[in-house]
Amino acid sequence: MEKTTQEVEPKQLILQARHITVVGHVAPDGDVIGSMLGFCSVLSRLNKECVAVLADEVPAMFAFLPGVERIVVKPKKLGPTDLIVVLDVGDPQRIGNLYSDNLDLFRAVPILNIDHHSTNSFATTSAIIDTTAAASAELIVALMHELSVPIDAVSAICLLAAVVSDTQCFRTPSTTTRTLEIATELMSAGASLPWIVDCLYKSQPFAKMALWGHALATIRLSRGVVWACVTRDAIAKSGASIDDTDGLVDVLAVIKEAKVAALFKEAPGGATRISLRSSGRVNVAELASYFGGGGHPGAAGISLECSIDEAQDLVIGHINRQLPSIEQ
Ligand SMILES: [Mn+2]
Repeated sequence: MEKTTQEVEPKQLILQARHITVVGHVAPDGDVIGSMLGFCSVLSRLNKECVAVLADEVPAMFAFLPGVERIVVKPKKLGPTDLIVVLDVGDPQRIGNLYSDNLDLFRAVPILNIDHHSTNSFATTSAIIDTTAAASAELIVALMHELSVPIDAVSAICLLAAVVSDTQCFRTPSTTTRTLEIATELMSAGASLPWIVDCLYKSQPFAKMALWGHALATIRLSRGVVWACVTRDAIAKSGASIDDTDGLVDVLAVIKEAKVAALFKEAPGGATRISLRSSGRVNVAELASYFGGGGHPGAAGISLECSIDEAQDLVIGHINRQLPSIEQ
């Protein structure tokens, strides 16, 4: 899908507003956090009052991002605002209880949707949705150009970290010449690529690798699907947190036999979260949407209200049945 812009111009919505609330998705990743920070820096330079909010804590690995302490986590209620910007968010459920707890506000003020997910179904006042962008941060850079706001070093660091995270260091098929051009522009504006790569990838806590050890011991292969499990028990034993599973599914996806890689995680409250990755020939967003999940063709997620054992039976069974017909 090419870029779609609905009736109300995003630029006009932004310029007309004074107080802007930027909302990201649950289980925040590098793209949403970096894009929110970069965008808020743009807004403050346009003299807007800007608040960035998340329903979940910022994982410790992103603590190096300048301005990250200004993100408001788990607010009881969203404050008065003239415009809500939902960033890197495919549907209202992805912002968690921030949506359900503030329904009146979401109905009362204009909403601008900035996203690159192929499964975007968030009906909003205005939208910048470009599924050819490798990261939402690419859309923020384009918006900066449109608003004639020069890129400063602080937002360059946040936005480059976002691009590096969502492309796994420029390795995903979503990486384009435009991605590299934007990275060049951000480096020229003062962001150090080697420093960002060190911060993101060479600062792994011991507990995280201990957890990966437990998870990799559960690895299984069935007809092109490789999967592993992270139980609450393994998290407790290793002294890690559920955020420490970040990146693990990508390790499963490098296995030669894996057409699809899946990581099953026991979430608090008896639910199971599943991350899916494709070797490139299978659209995992389609597989995820069968279970009410979503994402990109190459990377998607599902959340099921059932035990990790039941979730494996359901999801692996479904993929095994589907694979022969959907493999390209
Ligand atoms: Mn993203």
